[in-house]
Amino acid sequence: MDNGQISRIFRDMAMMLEIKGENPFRIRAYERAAQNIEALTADLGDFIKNDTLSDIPGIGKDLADKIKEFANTGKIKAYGDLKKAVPEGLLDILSIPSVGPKTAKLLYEKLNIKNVAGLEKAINSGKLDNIEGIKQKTVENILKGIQVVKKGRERITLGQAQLAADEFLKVLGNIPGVKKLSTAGSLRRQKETVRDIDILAVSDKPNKIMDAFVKAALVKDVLAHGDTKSSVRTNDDVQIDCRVVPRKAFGAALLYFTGSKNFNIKLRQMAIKKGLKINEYGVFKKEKFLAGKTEEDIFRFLKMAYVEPELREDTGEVELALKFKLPQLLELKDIKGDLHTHSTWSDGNNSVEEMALVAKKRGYSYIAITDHSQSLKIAGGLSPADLKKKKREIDKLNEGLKPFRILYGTEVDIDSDGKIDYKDDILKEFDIVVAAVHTGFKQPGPQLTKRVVSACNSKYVHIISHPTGRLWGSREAYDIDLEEVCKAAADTNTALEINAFPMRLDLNDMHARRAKELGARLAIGSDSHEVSQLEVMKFGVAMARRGWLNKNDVINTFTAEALLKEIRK
Ligand code: DGT
Ligand code: CA
Repeated sequence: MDNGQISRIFRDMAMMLEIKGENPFRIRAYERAAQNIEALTADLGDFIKNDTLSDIPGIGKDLADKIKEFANTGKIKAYGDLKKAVPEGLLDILSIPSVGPKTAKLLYEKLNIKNVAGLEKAINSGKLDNIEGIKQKTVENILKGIQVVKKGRERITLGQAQLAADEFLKVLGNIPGVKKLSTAGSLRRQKETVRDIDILAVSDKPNKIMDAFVKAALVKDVLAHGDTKSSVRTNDDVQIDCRVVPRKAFGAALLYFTGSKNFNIKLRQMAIKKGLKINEYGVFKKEKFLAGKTEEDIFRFLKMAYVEPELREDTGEVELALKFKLPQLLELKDIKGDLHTHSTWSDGNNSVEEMALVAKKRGYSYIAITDHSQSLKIAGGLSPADLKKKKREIDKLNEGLKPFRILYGTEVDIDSDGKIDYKDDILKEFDIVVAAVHTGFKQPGPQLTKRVVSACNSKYVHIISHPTGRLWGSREAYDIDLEEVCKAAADTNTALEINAFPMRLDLNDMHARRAKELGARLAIGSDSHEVSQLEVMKFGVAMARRGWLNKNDVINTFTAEALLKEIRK
């Protein structure tokens, strides 16, 4: 059974229910189920066989029945009924920020607009200008939203790219004759988004690799199938190029195809000054091959330090490498704990204990469980009474988990006036307070900035979470003055988060680098809502590395004791 198919159906059902204006909790139930199924590592068919569907968080009897119905009949009747009631194309339109269910319905009924392309055309030809119920400002926002969605389709998130690439690396790694295998391009540089995935290999039998590559399970279309280079498109519409290169040039090819283009150009110019030529086949003096087998060989030959892929953007790294003065970048193994996670106390899928045990297994020495605060009802925000119970649960669990530690935390809402969603006497009880904007994204910049700065000024706020609010492919960053926020964070000893969740990566690389320059400290949080998501920490670390951060810039490299001391205001 295809888990992806079921999760897509549930997601579509959530959206159709939304267009129909159904109960938000019911909509949320479908969304959660879709999310949880996506996160599964086992096939849904196995759950049916073992009669364990109800073990999946968020799957009650009703949804379990629907999954079984699909397994037995290939259909879900309720889905079919909804599709009759709600035109399918409207779902696409609903993915545009600033188009709500009401507008989508209106556009369809009045103008017969069925998809995003149709909507863009209608706007550009002025058809939306005089429609009752749609303001001119909304039309402008929709057009901007269409661009965000289009951009989101052109480039996938680092998380999606890494997942697809890992799948292919696994397949290719098992082919006899493969000697070397690596990703290249923006994925190897761990850019926050990736246009296409590049894979390089060395093999005694290139044909075998090419055949296996184009036949991999994820492949939808084969775009090219050559002796040493092939291109495919995956089921998720991601393009992947795979090249087989000669062994003695693997390092040179890896360097070249990792890029970035600007880094390559800089390196080539530098080589020319030394009387050398560098390309994807090696380093040459006149026609004589000098180096190329490994990247390390090449950097050594050029008399410069090895430049980590994440730094290869020509933003000063070449100059420093020549002086052997590159920073010692943060590594995943330096991370001692996760500072932003959710449990079943709010909208997470796993209990505090389950989250803690997996964190411990990952080698962490602590995890902060930062559930939502009272105002965020849709995400199960905790009342003061709930907090007391949660605190007792954590204290008890901590007894048994020593020396591992669960930090009692919250992701507290910063309301539209900049007020924090709990009173100080509650806030001061927490080990970790992460504060975040979840509402009023469209406020004017100065107002948003003021809200976040005022949160920094709270004695009990330790971290500002996802400071720009950007959600790749669905929401642009809000209009906040990040310079001001960084300065306030630095002045008040408030850390700024690098939210590691692939759709967020917020702060991103450039922001993190700037935050450090302005004296702020960073905290990396996975924002996990389920144990398997703790894994995304690596993408946060990638942003930190791309932002030139070292171990001391990131507070969750400290021991729990040092951390709690350092964050105190
Ligand atoms: P992407 O795919 O847009 O996310 O970014 P990249 O960096 O993966 O770009 P891609 O796939 O077009 O090319 C992979 C690498 O190949 C790129 O990082 C550097 C190298 N490369 C591509 N075109 C050129 C070029 O015209 N000049 C030089 N020097 N290098 C290039
Ligand atoms: Ca690429």
